[in-house]
Amino acid sequence: MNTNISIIGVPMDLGADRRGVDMGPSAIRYAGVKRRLESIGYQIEDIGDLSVPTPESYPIIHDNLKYLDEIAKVNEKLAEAVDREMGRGRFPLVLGGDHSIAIGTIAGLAKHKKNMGVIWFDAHGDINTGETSPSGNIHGMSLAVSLGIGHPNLIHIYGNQAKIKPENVVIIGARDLDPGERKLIKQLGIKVYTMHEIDRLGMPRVMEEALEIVSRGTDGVHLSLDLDGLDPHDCPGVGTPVIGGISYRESHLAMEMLAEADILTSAEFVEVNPILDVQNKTAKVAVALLCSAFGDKLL
Ligand code: B3U
Ligand code: MN
Ligand code: MN
Repeated sequence: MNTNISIIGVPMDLGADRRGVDMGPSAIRYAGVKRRLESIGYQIEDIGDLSVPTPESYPIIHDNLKYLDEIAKVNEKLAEAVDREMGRGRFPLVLGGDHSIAIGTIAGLAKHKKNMGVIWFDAHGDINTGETSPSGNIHGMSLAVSLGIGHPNLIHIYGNQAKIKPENVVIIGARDLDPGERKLIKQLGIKVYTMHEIDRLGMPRVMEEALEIVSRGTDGVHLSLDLDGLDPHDCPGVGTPVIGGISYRESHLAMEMLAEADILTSAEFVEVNPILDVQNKTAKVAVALLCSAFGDKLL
């Protein structure tokens, strides 16, 4: 694993309905991300937060693609930052912010990785378009956009249309998929481990299969981890909690298996909402999971 990590904060909350995820990067920093990763041997450079406009200052122009222009601009800047850190030979660790920031993270990574594997850990598919979204929130569209499907102003951010390929993507933890998302997932043949598969197969088998898919012929693996993939009991501080999620222990095992595979080349941790949290619990879970993903051992 690359031991030089660059932290990039993106206090974005334009992609979700509830305010609060803009404080996610501060909450994760406050939970000790830098200190904890340093203690297990990493060299951390925190490049700070990108500037993100406040929703109160801008009108909603498109009801089915809320804050389209503002989100596109921030993601363009994020892609630049990720590209730059990759170019410096560093591991980009992006802290959100709502999940719309995956658009910029993945666009920046795509400049360096032409056949990247992606683990999308989430209660949701985030594979809506302006046409299928029930909410118009762009955080529910970021995977579709990265696959080259969606509004032109989003799919053209920082380069060609499709930044990743459906056969290199696995979704883990899904339990709230909209009708249009189910259709697109089937059409593209994306491998989804819903809570049903996690219950039936167990997390060890799910991760073995998932790791095989994302590493087969790929030139890197990105982890896009939405904290709402975990059960709200363990992570109450998320924008869109969905009951029946991945447990604290299952998620740690998933991260430990990922560390053992030694394939990770970038990561983002998103949707921490301190307003809805209890004593920063969700940010602490985020940091603990990060440490496991970076190879921290129990013994
Ligand atoms: N699928 C719904 C809800 C949602 C997606 N992502 C989150 N919530 N966090 C939508 O609005 O697209
Ligand atoms: Mn998400
Ligand atoms: Mn989600």
